Amino acid sequence: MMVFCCRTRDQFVAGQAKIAGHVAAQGYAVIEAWDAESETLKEIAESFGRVQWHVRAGADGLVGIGTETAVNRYWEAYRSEYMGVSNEEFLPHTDGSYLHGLVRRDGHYLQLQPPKMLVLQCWQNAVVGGANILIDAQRVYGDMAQQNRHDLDILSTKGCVTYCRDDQIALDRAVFEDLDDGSTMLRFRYDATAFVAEWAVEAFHALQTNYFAKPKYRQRLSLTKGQILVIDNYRMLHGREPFAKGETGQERHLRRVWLAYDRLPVFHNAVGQNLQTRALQRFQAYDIVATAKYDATAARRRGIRVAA
Ligand SMILES: O=C(O)CCC(=O)C(=O)O
Ligand SMILES: [Fe+2]
Repeated sequence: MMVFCCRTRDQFVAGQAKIAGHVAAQGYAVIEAWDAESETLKEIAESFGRVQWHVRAGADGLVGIGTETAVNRYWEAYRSEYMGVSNEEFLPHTDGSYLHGLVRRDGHYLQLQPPKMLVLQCWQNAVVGGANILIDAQRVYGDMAQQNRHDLDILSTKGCVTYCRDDQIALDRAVFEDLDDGSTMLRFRYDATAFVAEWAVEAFHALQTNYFAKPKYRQRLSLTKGQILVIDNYRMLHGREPFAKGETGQERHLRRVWLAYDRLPVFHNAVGQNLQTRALQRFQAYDIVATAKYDATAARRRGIRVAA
């Protein structure tokens, strides 16, 4: 595994463009940061985009990935819906597959989508298990285009799949969805959150069985303390092997940040009202954190590139 070693903040700043280039070429990069603090994760993540909240995030947008069981927020009553807080295997998936909503801005609305990227920081790896798995769907897409065009067309048709997790539902989506910048966005989960249209069931299972589950498409990464994994969420699936919970002080613990897509579609209320209905309230937990630092005009394209 190639690692970008950054012993100081300055080293990271100097190497950021090169790391971004690596993410664009490979779909991910591993950075060994100068320390394992949450501020460091935030700083590195914010150089790639705007932070997008998650229902489990703190005020800074950071999400803890661990098995500790403080029950103090409303989502915890539905804990079994959240794989990130278990120690079970988490099959390779797109983060935020279930996201499709509207959030209010001054005078208009933004349509929320899954985050363009996620950034994972290892604070403490498990004593046994817990390696991360990555799958490059760019490769899978290319192979499928040659071997199984029919299934690829089905899985690229809007309506083939709906994902639902806790209070979120993304109705009538596609596994491969075209973005307006010419890229294709991946949206895939192979578990109880996925509801597949009857005409797509065979293709959906075939994608998992004949491609994503095949060892030749899988890369395995074992992160160590302080390492940060930057992932293009529109191109790569990420997953996690099961792990042993570990004694007190030895529990696996990661932190995660989501970065929002830079070109979220804009909507206007037909009669100019700025409503905030109950149906829209549940999307607020996935809104975008305002930040002045990031220059979206310099953003790179994410997702799968389809050869013309
Ligand atoms: O536990 C992990 O390594 C990753 C969990 C995960 O997929 C996530 O939090 O999005
Ligand atoms: Fe995830």
